[in-house]
Amino acid sequence: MQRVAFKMYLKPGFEEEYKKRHQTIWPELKKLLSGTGIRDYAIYWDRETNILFAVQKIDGEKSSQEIGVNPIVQKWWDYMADIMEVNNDNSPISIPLEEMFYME
Ligand code: RM4
Repeated sequence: MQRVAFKMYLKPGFEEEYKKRHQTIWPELKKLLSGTGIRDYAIYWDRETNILFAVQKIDGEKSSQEIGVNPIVQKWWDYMADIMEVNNDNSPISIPLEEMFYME
């Protein structure tokens, strides 16, 4: 198991919409993430900077940000692109974060 963290960027003023969309996350995406070995996945919003901090554990080789070849993930990224800072392919700009401390 590996712990992974990264940050993404929310467009200003879309925090409620972001939260709402995630509260109704597509079952097929949830199933895909779990099936890929991604769990304990949480995303936090920093009100001051609009940065989204994501943490997750991965039992496989790939994080949620590395499975964009899957059409379900690409469709989700296309869906989310209007409220996030994204790359040319609509994948969210994701910056890996270095773990500085962890306590079981
Ligand atoms: C985020 C972003 C991530 C995805 C989660 C479910 O807004 O799109 O890539 O794994 O949603």
